[in-house]
Amino acid sequence: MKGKFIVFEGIDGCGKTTQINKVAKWLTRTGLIPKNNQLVITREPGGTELGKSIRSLLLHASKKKCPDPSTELLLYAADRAQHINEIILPSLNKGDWIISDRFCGSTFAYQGYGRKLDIELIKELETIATQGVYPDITFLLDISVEESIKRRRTRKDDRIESEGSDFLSNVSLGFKALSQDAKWKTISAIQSEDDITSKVITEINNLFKEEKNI
Ligand code: T5A
Repeated sequence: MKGKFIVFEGIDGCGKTTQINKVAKWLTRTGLIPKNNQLVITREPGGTELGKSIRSLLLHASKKKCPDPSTELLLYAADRAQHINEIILPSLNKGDWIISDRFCGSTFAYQGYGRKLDIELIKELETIATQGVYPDITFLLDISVEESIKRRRTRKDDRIESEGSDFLSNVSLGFKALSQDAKWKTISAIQSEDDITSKVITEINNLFKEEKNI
């Protein structure tokens, strides 16, 4: 695969969208992305047309259509399988760069640690859905559960967000477990937006500049 794959993870409201926008602006100005390639910004769930329908079922279903935990897991896996086939693999094969708002780490943290579903089963589904694609680097934007609740105070919670603070504490433990992986970089998101962006940029430069020799 010729392209690069960057993922942002963290609990709800940690600032992924804010950082992805800022890092994308910077990335398109650097010489890191080859001239004939582009930067693809995407997300899970909902990175594809089919995925948008799955996202709506997952996050905004009425009580009558509310998925049980195993259905929820399978819907996230289905969204990812489509995302990999339609967006991620073709883009990486062309040499494009991808930034995704969430990927497999979210399933491990939310369905594994949050819902307490079988981690081995989650890993098996991940293998099927991703076809072995793994991000070059994953940024974990770290905030406390209290900060997450504070930042989301003025907006309406979706179905997962309304699970409450005990659920989110478990999700946070899941992310902490994942962050031990060498390809994960944890950045405190309790600092100014610009300071977070500059730390992300440093990590991206460290990882990719050497390869490009610039
Ligand atoms: N999910 C997802 C699973 O359960 N399993 C899975 O496998 C997957 C893929 C997805 C939901 O689905 C779950 C997880 C989620 O619950 P989502 O759209 O990714 O939904 O949901 P959120 O993570 O909640 O996304 P948000 O858009 O709400 O949060 P962001 O993008 O992390 O945060 P952002 O940038 O919108 O910022 C939130 C607020 O904080 C402020 C912003 O201005 C904004 O008001 N902010 C800061 N405030 C202070 N200091 C900073 N440095 C700040 N940066 C941003």
